[in-house]
Amino acid sequence: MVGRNLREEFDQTGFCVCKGVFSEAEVNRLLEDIKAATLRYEKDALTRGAMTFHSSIFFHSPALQRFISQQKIIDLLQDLIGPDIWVRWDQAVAKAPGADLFPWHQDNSYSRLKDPHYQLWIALTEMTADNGGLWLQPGSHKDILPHHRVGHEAVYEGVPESPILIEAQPGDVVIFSSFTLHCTTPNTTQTTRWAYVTEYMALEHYDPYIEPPYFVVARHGQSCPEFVETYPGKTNPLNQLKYLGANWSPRQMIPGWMKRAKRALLVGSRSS
Ligand SMILES: O=C(O)CCC(=O)C(=O)O
Repeated sequence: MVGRNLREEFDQTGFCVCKGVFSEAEVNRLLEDIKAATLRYEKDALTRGAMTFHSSIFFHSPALQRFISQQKIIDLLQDLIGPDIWVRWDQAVAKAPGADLFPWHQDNSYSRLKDPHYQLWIALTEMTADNGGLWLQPGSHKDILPHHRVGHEAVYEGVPESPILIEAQPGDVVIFSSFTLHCTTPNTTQTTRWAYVTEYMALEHYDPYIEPPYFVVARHGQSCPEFVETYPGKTNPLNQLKYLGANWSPRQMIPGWMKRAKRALLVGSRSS
C-alpha cells in the first residue's frame, strides 16, 4: 500500500480497509480451495442455523498454506505485526439466506489470549448491510471489554456507540485487531455471503491453546512458509508467566492416566 500509513490508521481505529487486493480469479480459486479443504478439528461449535464456520482449514491444505503465506499478504501485514509472523487460526464463514446476527464481540474473548492477533478478513462475495455484512466499532481495540457467554458465543455486554458498516466487494480486505469490537448482521437476501479470515500473530507472541506444529509464514519480512515445533513466543518464560493462572489449574496438572482411572472408578461405582 504505497503512500498509506497503515500503522497510523490501525493504531487510531483498530482496523484498515484495503480495496481490490485480490482479483476475481484469485477469489474464485480461493473459494474452491476453501470448499475442498478439510477441518483440522471436529465440526465448529459456532456453526448454527444458516451460518457455517469452516475452521482451521489451512492445516491440511497446501493450497491454502500457499495463499495465506504469499508475499502480497506479508507486505500488508508487516507494518502492523512486524517481520516475523505465524498463523494461529483460519476460518471461512458462510452466511446463507436467513443467517442470524453474530453478536458484538472482541475476538480475544474467544481466543482467551493476552496478546493481540491480527484478523485478515477477505470478502469472497459482496458484503452489504443486508447480506450479513461486517460492522466494526472504531477505537474499541484500546480496551479489554466485558463479555458474557450465550451458548458457545461470547457477547459484548455494552452497546457500541458509533459502529460502521464495512461494505466490500469480492477481493477487498479488512485487517482488524483481535480487540476490535465487531459483529455481522443477519442475511436477509437470497444469496450466501462468504468471508475468509486468517488470524496472524507476531512470532514473539504466544498462544498456549494451539497445538504444534505451528505454521510460520514470514521471517525478516519475507514469505517462508514452514511448520515448526516451537517458536520464540512459546519459549519466552515471560509469555508462559502470563498464562500461569489460566493454564496451570491444579486439575490440569493431574496426569492423564490418573483422570482416566478416576473416570473408570466412577463409571464402575454408578453401574454397580
Ligand atoms: O463471519 C461472520 O459473519 C462472523 C464471524 C466473526 O465475527 C468471528 O468469527 O469473529
